[in-house]
Amino acid sequence: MKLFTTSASPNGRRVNIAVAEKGIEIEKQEIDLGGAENLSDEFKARNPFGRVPVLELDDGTYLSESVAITRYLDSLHPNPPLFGSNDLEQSYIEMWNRRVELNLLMPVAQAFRNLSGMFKDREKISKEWGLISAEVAQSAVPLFDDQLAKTEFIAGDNFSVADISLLCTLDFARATKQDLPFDLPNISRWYSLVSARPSAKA
Ligand SMILES: N[C@@H](CCC(=O)N[C@@H](CS)C(=O)NCC(=O)O)C(=O)O
Repeated sequence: MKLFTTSASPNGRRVNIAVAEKGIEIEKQEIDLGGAENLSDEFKARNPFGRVPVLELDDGTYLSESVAITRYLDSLHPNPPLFGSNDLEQSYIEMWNRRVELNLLMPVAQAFRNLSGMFKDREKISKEWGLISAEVAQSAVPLFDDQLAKTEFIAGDNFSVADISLLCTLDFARATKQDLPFDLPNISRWYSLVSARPSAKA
């Protein structure tokens, strides 16, 4: 297997953390997003959408989408389980992972893309959309804080893929100087807990 990724990107990091949680080694090739390496014909043969990460399997199959890649790694290496251990846990984790992705990761990514202009060479950008996205992200954070008042991790008693998504989103928002309420009490408690895991260094 070979992972084509940009480790500094939030989606690249999501898979890197999952790999670290599993304690496995996967050959990696870093892709230069700033230099548009992901838009080359060679890269688009791996993922026609031109996004990282992409996992190449030994039979030549390409898997993209960070959660799909993580799910595949989880099926090969079930411990520790990142997608739950029974039907209800699996659905609950999926629910929270989707909530993180749709209500926080996407708005944070859209705020970054539309306000920084980093990808203006490859897509239309709108400052207004960036500002709206920033507001959507800000208003979503307290809902995650409320959930973390009730549970140790975002989707229950165990660390899961939903925690990986939330951690990578918040760290990316912080690194790109987005004005989110990072210091809410339950988020702060959870952030210290998950950031202390060795995998968070990935
Ligand atoms: N839903 C995809 C999103 C992948 C994605 O947007 N990757 C970003 C990096 S975080 C990317 O490749 N951006 C390059 C570009 O837009 O040109 C996933 O979960 O993997």
